[in-house]
Amino acid sequence: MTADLGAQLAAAFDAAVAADERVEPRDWMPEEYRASLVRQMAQHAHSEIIGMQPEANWITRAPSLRRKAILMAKVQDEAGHGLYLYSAAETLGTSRDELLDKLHSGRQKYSSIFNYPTLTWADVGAIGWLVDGAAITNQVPICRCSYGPYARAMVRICKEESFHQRQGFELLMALSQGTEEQHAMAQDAVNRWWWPSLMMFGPPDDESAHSAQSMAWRIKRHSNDELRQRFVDIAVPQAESLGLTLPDPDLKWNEERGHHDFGAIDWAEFWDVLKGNGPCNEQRIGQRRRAHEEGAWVRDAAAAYAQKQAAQQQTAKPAGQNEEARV
Ligand code: BYC
Repeated sequence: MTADLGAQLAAAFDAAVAADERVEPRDWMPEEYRASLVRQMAQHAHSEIIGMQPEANWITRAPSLRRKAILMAKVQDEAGHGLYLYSAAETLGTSRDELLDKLHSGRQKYSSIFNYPTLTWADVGAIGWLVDGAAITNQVPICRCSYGPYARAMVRICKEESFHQRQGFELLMALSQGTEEQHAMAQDAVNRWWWPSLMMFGPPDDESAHSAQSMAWRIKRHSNDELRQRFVDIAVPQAESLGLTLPDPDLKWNEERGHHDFGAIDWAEFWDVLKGNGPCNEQRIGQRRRAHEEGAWVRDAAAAYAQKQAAQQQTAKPAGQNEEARV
């Protein structure tokens, strides 16, 4: 490609993004844009499938058949989200195998939130309310992401996430209004999940390596701190309706800003979890690797079946000829 043509393509790309046009897989795009999308989408997909583990931990111990059925459906939805996102990432020329390999070898991340344990049944409610609530706040703007396949995948994901959020809220409401012990269990779960949920939005803006460029490319529409603030403002009245408190003595409405002020986040803990030192990092990635290895026979069988089908189609006569033969 000549330098002139390269400059023209880059200018056309910038103009399309600025005009809020969607970038599609066959369109020209800067290699850095492609790489940053693969990075974010892969991390997102990995989070969905690793995120199945803490909740799946409670499927066998759900307190009723109704709760068990709901939880199984939710965990299956998360697997589905992973599949949409891996498929969307494939449109950028990177295979699912390659991405999984990077997850398993620690070269790609997944969300920090899933490195915390689910200690009681109430944690299932806290994940639904807070973790899925934070996810929706972060992900609704991605429905307007400049990259078409990612934006379209997010539409369905967000619909399902908002259902998940409501089931978590309803579960916590039942516990909060239950016995004293159940109320205490709900409060304890919220106490443990609140701060890690705020960390899900990523580092503060002045430490966010990718935000400025991702916002210029309209992959991200809002900064990490903007979305975190939005989430806090949504969660506070919801906690009141639940009859639960949020574990932050500095949380209060700021009339002047028109937002809630909140206490300092422990960023040392966040970076430590990202380095692999969270309470469950080893368990999560170990379980993921094991599941992948144990599923090898399923992938082999599916590949053998696909090969057999392709070979049969090649040797079969075209449909028209078969019709004539029968006549
Ligand atoms: N955890 O420059 P920054 C779900 C990394 S799934 C781990 O601000 P960016 C759900 C970041 O990747 C939830 N790593 O990055 C599933 C970067 O490292 P690299 C997942 C984090 O991309 C099942 C470095 O820190 N949601 O909700 O501009 C059940 C600097 O950060 C985290 C998504 O993935 C973190 N929390 O912004 C229930 C949404 N935060 O890549 C629920 C899509 C930051 O240079 N992703 N890092 O090695 C995004 O919106 C953005 O990627 C982020 C980070 C806001 C997460």
